[in-house]
Amino acid sequence: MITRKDIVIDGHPVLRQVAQDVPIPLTEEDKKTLRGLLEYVKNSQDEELAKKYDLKPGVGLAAPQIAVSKKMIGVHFTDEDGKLHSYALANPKIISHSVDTIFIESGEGCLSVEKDVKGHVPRYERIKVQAFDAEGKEVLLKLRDYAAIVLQHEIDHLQGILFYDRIDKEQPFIINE
Ligand code: UDB
Ligand code: ZN
Repeated sequence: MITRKDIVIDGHPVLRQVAQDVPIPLTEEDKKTLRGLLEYVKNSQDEELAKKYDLKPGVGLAAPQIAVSKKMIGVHFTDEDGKLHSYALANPKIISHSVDTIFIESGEGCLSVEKDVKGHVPRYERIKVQAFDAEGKEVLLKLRDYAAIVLQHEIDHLQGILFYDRIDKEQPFIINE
């Protein structure tokens, strides 16, 4: 079971590596890792389990954050319309996106970043993601708004990108054209 102590913190080189594609169908070991990522985010949102196992609550977790440099992510949250987004994805890829960008007004954080970096993190407002589930079945997702932001944040981890890389250094609160 993944707990807080398995999550690596900014400064660990694995967070800056480009993660490896996962062979499909997944090996038993990769399946275990993938299910573990989703299990972590789910459990972390259960107050009792989070307390019992010392889990920092989060909405998504990427394999590099547990020092596994492979393209896998777990995401679990309810969006602003009450729709549950619960995914365990291997090799997720943004296959198309809007021109329009958005950002979370209050900025982003990260389970792997302890410092508080303020500023707007521009993200595509709408994305289409192609991926595989734990069973090796192809998954196509059409996402917008907060769901699109979460997936882009997690997919960035697979490229070695952290949210603050996308903040404009001169004008952190710039509103893009
Ligand atoms: C998070 N949580 O889990 F707007 F219901 C963040 C942390 C770093 C603050 C724990 C979060 O954004 N929760 C949230 C935000 C809302 C509404 C709501 C819950 N992550 C996951 C992470 O670090 N993955 O690698 C960071 C988020 C920043 C933007 C998307 C993911
Ligand atoms: Zn993160």
